[in-house]
Amino acid sequence: MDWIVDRPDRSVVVMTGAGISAESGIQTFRGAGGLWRNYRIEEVASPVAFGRDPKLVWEFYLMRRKQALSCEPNPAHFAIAALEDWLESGGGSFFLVTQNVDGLHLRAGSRNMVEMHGSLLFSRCTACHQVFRDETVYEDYPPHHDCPAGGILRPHIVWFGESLFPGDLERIETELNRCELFIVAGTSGVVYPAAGLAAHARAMGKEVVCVNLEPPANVDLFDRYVEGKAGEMLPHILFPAEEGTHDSEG
Ligand code: BJW
Repeated sequence: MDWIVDRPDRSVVVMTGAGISAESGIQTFRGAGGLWRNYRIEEVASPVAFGRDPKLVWEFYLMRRKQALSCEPNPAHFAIAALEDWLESGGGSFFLVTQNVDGLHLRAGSRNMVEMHGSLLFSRCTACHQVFRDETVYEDYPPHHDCPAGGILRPHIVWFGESLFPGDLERIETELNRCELFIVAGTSGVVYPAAGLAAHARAMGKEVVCVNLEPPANVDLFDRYVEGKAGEMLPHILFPAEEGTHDSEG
């Protein structure tokens, strides 16, 4: 078998996108059945949209928060979490960058990771900027924050036109610089800066591998492209482990 990660002493960075959570029942953004078929991005996922109609934006994110809380990690999330354990105990290193905001990688057990576009399960005060875990499915929204500045809350999400959270891009680039292998899975490769990371890794001579249901926009950059559903493929091609040890919780 031609494993993607062949030895446990390798240093690996994995980046995931919405396709990883598709088999958990979470809608992707683009393509057939994607969220952007029913919502206009500029009306729900930008700071301008929030300034214009915070109620509409919260309605969209509360629907998604509820969906994320009701879904479970799938074999792709568990395979990635198991890879981290395997590398950690084998002298290698692991870092996960996810564009996903559903919290499923954390629930599957991934630890050394960054949620580069934020999380549906956190909110932030627009006035005092406090960030906190928030699983409330509000009935009255936009929700107010109980702080002296009296701000309203917003989803702790990186919207179009916003920069990543301070330090995140630097941390991702540091991890990429020191890895040997960069694996990208379940992303269309159109949203920056995430979409630029494969080119960055390749320019530094790293091995770059992609697992996706269909060729992403930047497919030509990869040394190896594996086509298929992440939840079906990853448990069997990601790394050598005894069958069944990394395809479900525990
Ligand atoms: C399966 C599968 C299965 C299905 N198994 N696979 C440089 C050039 C051009 C533009 C820009 C640039 N730099 C910045 C920009 C602007 C903008 C941008 O990239 N625009 C492009 C669309 C052109 N970027 C930004 O604004 C970013 N900010 C930034 O760069 O700040 C500095 C700056 C600002 C302004 C100007 C210049 C610099 C912020 C981006 C924030 C993205 N936020 C979103 C929405 C918020 C989160 C939310 O509401 O949930 O994050 S957009 C949305 O797309 C979401 C995702 O994380 C992101 C990526 O989508 P993803 O994960 O790839 O999903 P899909 O649906 O596109 O693809 C799924 C894939 O899975 C498909 O290929 C399927 O085939 C596959 N699949 N099932 C395996 N079972």
